[in-house]
Amino acid sequence: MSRIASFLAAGLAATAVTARPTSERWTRQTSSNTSMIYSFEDLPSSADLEWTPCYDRFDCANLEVPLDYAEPDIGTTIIAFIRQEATNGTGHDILFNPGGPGGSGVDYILSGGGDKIIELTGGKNGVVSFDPRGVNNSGIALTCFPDDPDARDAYYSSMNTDLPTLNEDYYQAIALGQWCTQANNGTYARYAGTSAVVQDMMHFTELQAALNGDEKPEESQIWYYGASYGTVIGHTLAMLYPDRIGRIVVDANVNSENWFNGLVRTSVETSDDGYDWFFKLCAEAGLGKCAFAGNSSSGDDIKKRFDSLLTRLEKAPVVSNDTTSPSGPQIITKSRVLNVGFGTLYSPVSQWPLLAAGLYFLEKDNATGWIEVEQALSEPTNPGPFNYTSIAAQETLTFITAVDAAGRYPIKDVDDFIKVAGEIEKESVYAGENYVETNILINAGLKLSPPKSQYFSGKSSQVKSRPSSTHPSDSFLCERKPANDGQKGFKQTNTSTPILFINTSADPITPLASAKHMSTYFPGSVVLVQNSPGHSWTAIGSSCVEGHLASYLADATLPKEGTVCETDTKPLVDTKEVAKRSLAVNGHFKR
Ligand SMILES: *[C@@H]1O[C@H](CO)[C@@H](O)[C@H](O)[C@H]1NC(C)=O
Ligand SMILES: *[C@@H]1O[C@H](CO)[C@@H](O)[C@H](O)[C@H]1NC(C)=O
Ligand SMILES: *[C@@H]1O[C@H](CO)[C@@H](O)[C@H](O)[C@H]1NC(C)=O
Ligand SMILES: *[C@@H]1O[C@H](CO)[C@@H](O)[C@H](O)[C@H]1NC(C)=O
Ligand SMILES: *[C@@H]1O[C@H](CO)[C@@H](O)[C@H](O)[C@H]1NC(C)=O
Ligand SMILES: *[C@@H]1O[C@H](CO)[C@@H](O)[C@H](O)[C@H]1NC(C)=O
Ligand SMILES: *[C@@H]1O[C@H](CO)[C@@H](O)[C@H](O)[C@H]1NC(C)=O
Ligand SMILES: *[C@@H]1O[C@H](CO)[C@@H](O)[C@H](O)[C@H]1NC(C)=O
Ligand SMILES: *[C@@H]1O[C@H](CO)[C@@H](O)[C@H](O)[C@H]1NC(C)=O
Ligand SMILES: CC(=O)N[C@H]1CO[C@H](CO)[C@@H](O)[C@@H]1O
Repeated sequence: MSRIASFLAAGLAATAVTARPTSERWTRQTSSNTSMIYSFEDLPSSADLEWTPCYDRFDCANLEVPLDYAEPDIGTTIIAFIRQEATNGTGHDILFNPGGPGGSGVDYILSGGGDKIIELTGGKNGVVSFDPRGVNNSGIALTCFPDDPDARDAYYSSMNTDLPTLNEDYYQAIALGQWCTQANNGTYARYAGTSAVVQDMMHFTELQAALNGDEKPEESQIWYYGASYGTVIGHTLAMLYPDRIGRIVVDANVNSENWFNGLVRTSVETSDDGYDWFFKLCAEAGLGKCAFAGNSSSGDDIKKRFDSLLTRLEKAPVVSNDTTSPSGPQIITKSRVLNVGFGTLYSPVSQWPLLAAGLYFLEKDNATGWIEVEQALSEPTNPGPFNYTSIAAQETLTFITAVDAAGRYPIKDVDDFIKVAGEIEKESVYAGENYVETNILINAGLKLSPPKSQYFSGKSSQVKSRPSSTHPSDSFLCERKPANDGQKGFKQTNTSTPILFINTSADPITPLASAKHMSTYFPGSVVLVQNSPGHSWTAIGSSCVEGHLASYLADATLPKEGTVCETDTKPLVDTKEVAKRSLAVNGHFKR
């Protein structure tokens, strides 16, 4: 079971997710040293917003927030914020989330992600990002093995093989989910849902407004930019605080309505379109730039060769018998190729030249060449989406998904799972199986419910706090559903500033239709399309999208509905540097 869920994240390369402290409450070391700091561990925490210069060119803050704003006595946790100042003005700061769930906003800014956003605004706006609850530098441990990281590692490494049947996949997931539910009886995991994150963002916005000397911080507006899972935050924010919206940009949209009902079935509906782009551009690029072009002159022809390669691998995988290889004997199977292929759809510019080289090797039965390509694809110099292979990242993703689902996970039994799996595999020939084996089961059997004040089922009015029990353990299970659970659908919501949606036309994991669907809930919002593959428009980039984005941020001007932007360059065809390094010419993989 290669249970590596696909991260709903977009953006720059990130380093490995390191294990977080597993203790539930910890306080930051307090110190009076306010000189430049280089670690959130060295930063005092405070219920007031206090910025400290950090990492040479940023400001950092450890903000202490209530676990439950409606029940402050339950305790507090710490949210790590980081700010990059505007270079040429004093416009409103833009809050940013890079996706996941589990992506580190701190890491995004430290890796230079803020520069691009600030540049888009002509230097007028600064950027603030943060590690949401449960992520990297922020509090709330999200793990199925609280206080026992060794057991955690032992479990996941024992699970690192493919299970032979869907039935076994299902029951293994249920076993983990049930274990995990018990293990989290009494932990704070249930306070880490998306609507709690939205409340933290609003709380931060008010504190910052007060710091800026605003007369009425409680009426201050929020500016937000979210990508991928960050769009779930954006949609929720717009539903919960419609009168407080200064700007919202949501890029690579999740169908949040399905998200909050526990299962997004349509995620891979445009993945095969991504492959079609690969075939077409490979033919256009030709053998000089796309190693898999062979002497094919059309995308259709390349697709045929790809399909017959898969058919061949299904019957007999390519076997590595190179005894000098450090990875030992290995077989390259159809599903292994499709798993790798799926990952490359997120970041075509840097990854497609390598995919092409790998396919070239497999056509020649060269397993060693393919394995080298796999290794190259996982190097930080060939950035894909976030490194989602770490256990910590997987656990974070699982918990946040489960808390948002709040027991509404719709798959009831193994037969139901097999039926849904069949539907998804029909929707995407190339990515369906991967999505079924990884994402569909991540929160199966894991029943966690947020506290009432963080319960979100799509209500457009602000979440009302209600009295809840004093012991977190009493109501962590979903069987005790708050009374408003009947409210499933999202509601039409007028936001104080209309929302800008952006989507590529062939996104592997957040199809355009999701953007269009979510847009229907927000009158006046517009979906801007970038005609390209890739996860998020930034995967390839387009000065057309940049222009519309800059106008929107400047004065809330939206593009006309139906606007389609072309990219400035094409993957493979225009990817010079990477292609040069990765091309398999004369049977040699050059690096
Ligand atoms: C977590 O944040 C630190 C900075 O505090 C950063 O260096 C690191 O890359 C981040 N880790 C992840 C997995 O994002
Ligand atoms: C303050 O922090 C800096 C950077 O971490 C360190 O070099 C310096 O020694 C610290 N000073 C004191 C008084 O702790
Ligand atoms: C800074 O802002 C001014 C005034 O809006 C503008 O003319 C100038 O081009 C900006 N400079 C940069 C480097 O963006
Ligand atoms: C959770 O733990 C408490 C004791 O801390 C126990 O009374 C309760 O039965 C447990 N709930 C479940 C569902 O295991
Ligand atoms: C080129 O295509 C022809 C069939 O059209 C095939 O016979 C030949 O083997 C191909 N050559 C290469 C190098 O792929
Ligand atoms: C290794 O595999 C190649 C290609 O599949 C094959 O030609 C060769 O005979 C194999 N070598 C051994 C020692 O089995
Ligand atoms: C397979 O690919 C590797 C890596 O590029 C190369 O060194 C090797 O010569 C190739 N093997 C064959 C049999 O072509
Ligand atoms: C991704 O994370 C895994 C597990 O932590 C690690 O072994 C691997 O080196 C990481 N890859 C990159 C590119 O950082
Ligand atoms: C949204 O605003 C429009 C125009 O002002 C109004 O007609 C409509 O009823 C509003 N919808 C909601 C759900 O408030
Ligand atoms: C689902 C959907 O709306 N797809 C559209 C995506 O954008 C392209 C144009 O780039 C349209 O042709 C598709 O219909």
